[in-house]
Amino acid sequence: MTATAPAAPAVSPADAVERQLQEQFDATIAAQHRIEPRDWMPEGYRRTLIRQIAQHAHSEIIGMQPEGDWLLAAPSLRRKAILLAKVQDEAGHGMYLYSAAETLGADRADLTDKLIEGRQKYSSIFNYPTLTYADVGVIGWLVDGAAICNQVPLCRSSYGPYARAMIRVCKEESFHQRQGYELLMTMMHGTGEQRAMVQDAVDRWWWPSLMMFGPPDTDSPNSARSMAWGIKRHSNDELRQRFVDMTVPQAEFLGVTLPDPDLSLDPATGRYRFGPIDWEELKRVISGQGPCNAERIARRRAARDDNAWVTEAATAYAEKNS
Ligand code: BYC
Repeated sequence: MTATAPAAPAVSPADAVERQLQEQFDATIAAQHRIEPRDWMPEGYRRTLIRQIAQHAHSEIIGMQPEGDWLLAAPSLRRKAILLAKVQDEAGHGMYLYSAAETLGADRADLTDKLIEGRQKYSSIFNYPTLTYADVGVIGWLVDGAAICNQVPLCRSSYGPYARAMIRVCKEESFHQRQGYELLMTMMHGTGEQRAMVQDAVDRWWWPSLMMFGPPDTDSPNSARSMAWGIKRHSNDELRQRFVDMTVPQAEFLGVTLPDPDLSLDPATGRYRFGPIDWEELKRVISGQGPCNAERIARRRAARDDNAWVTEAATAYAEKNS
């Protein structure tokens, strides 16, 4: 009896095509080229992008609320004009990002429903209250500063529409950060009461700003996959460190104290060491138990419901004219 080699498993034509498409996709990512909407992409890549882009879009839209609360109480016409422009920019960022998600097959109304029903997230940072006008300055300086650190690398994200949206977003975020710093500088040159307001706002926003970068790398389920796909270019901890290194000298120049007794320059690396972050607080806020989560979502729900007639009218008009 002669032994025969086992037959190689047959590869169906559909599997062969899928394998070829996967190889093309892998080669595009490896060459640091862009994936465009018309290109084949693995389902996990598409889902991950929709998850992150939707989270980002929701953050921009919900992020209009804490600062928007001060539009009617801005201390001067100039400050009001600046704040109005900034809040409108955030709306624009949300729109670019929802459009980018649409290129992946997501439906904008469905994404909004998922946000309101708590099935998609938005940045933890927007669940804290803005108690004084100094908070507007600190949001510009710290929150937009953190956003820039996080988002500049996203301009090189592997998905074309997301990367291109980020270029414009980052230019506008840069203006937002400067207006915040300029506002704080003005207040720091003002009265003792104004300086105390700035310090109080810094004390409240510092740690939540560090949490914006997400959980530590050891506890970030999505990072490794997203980095392999070139969606994220740096890990959460790398970007958080970059933000701290950039911000500490700015705080010194401003004349405020960052609320961290462990903050110190490591002479060996030239980087700042900082104290432990309260990850339980981040988990609480992400899971809906931050100080303003219920209020933020209630307001978003009311905006969707109260303005539904506008969408209906615009849709009817578009259908009539198509
Ligand atoms: N808050 O595996 P991880 C702005 C979630 S708006 C809430 O590390 P990933 C501005 C995360 O989504 C700036 N959730 O995830 C607007 C994931 O949950 P799911 C907003 C957070 O995606 C107005 C889970 O925790 N920026 O600048 O690899 C006025 C595990 O995390 C947070 C962006 O959205 C958080 N802080 O990394 C002023 C930037 N952190 O989705 C300013 C784009 C983590 O699995 N997004 N989670 O259910 C990103 O870069 C990444 O999505 C993150 C998280 C770094 C945030």
